[in-house]
Amino acid sequence: MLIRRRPRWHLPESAATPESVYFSRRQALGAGVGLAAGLAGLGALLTGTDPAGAQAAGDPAGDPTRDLYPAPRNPAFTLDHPVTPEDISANYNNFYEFGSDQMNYSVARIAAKMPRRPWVVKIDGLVEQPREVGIDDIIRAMKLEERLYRHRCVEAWSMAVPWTGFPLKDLVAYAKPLSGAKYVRFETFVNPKVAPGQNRFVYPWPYVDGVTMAEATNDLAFMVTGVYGKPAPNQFGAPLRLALPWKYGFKSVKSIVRISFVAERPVGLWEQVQGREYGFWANVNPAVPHPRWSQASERDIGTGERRPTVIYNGYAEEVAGLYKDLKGESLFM
Ligand SMILES: Nc1nc2c(c(=O)[nH]1)N[C@H]1C(S)=C(S)[C@@H](COP(=O)(O)O)O[C@H]1N2
Ligand SMILES: [Mo]
Repeated sequence: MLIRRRPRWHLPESAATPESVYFSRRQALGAGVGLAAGLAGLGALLTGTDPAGAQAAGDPAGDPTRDLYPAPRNPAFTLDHPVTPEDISANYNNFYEFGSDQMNYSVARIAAKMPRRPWVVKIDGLVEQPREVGIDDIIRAMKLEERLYRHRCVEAWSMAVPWTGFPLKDLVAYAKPLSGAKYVRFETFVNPKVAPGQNRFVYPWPYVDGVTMAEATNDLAFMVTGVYGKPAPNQFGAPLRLALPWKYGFKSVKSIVRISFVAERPVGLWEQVQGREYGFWANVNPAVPHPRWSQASERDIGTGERRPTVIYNGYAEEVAGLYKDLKGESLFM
């Protein structure tokens, strides 16, 4: 979230895959040649012929849930601009546990070494029965679907991604919260041996953030397990992350190990670091500038185009009602 030396969309021309390639792959999958396409991908992985090497290393070829992909696309979620090519979105990630140098594929490369299993998620706080559940048990208890979502980082870049996962409200139901639960708090793993960024004590690890129960049970709030029709590569926040497309990206906690139902509003990592710039609500609004830059427009990391930012990142119809009775709150930072 600091100042970038070089904009992330400054990728060589050769690194950009035209959207048509992605879409024709989807059509091929739809036509029933998914197995062939999948095997071709695996071959590229094994022989190291994937042009984006860092992406191949992070590719979860051995993920125990890969039989669940690709999941059916939910047609309710559409885009008005193209999906960001995977080799761009997968190689420029905000994931401070793996460093703050998003360029040179370094976050993806370092994250690729993170062990994906065993992965246990603690569900605790104000729930009927606190418990620890293996990630595969959670994923297999849910119905996976694909959704095309816009993603808007507070740093004024954006992308559009085909996430696979399940609605957060299904996980809330699974967790059986008590009536005193007012917020859901999400926590990322801590393991400085795997995540060198966690040796930087300027950040109060673990990465934490949260939402209200009303936000958590809104249909848009999504738990991500996969992306681009397969289990998510580590740098996207495997094996479980949030996607809250109407909020700035820092609310979408990655690589979650703990989900707590609490009475008090959680204080996120960025709010702890710089509360005057990053607050609890963090809803996207072009009219409310970040203290150090405008939020009026955004740079699409796929096409390089600049386009106007839209209130609630284009999801006002779904979520504006959540905020109509809130007075005196900084809803947009
Ligand atoms: N644990 C953790 N989660 C995180 C972050 C992080 O540094 N650590 N960065 C956030 C920010 S600022 C953004 S924009 C998104 C980036 O997601 P992406 O890498 O899939 O684009 O992840 C969010 N979740
Ligand atoms: Mo971000």
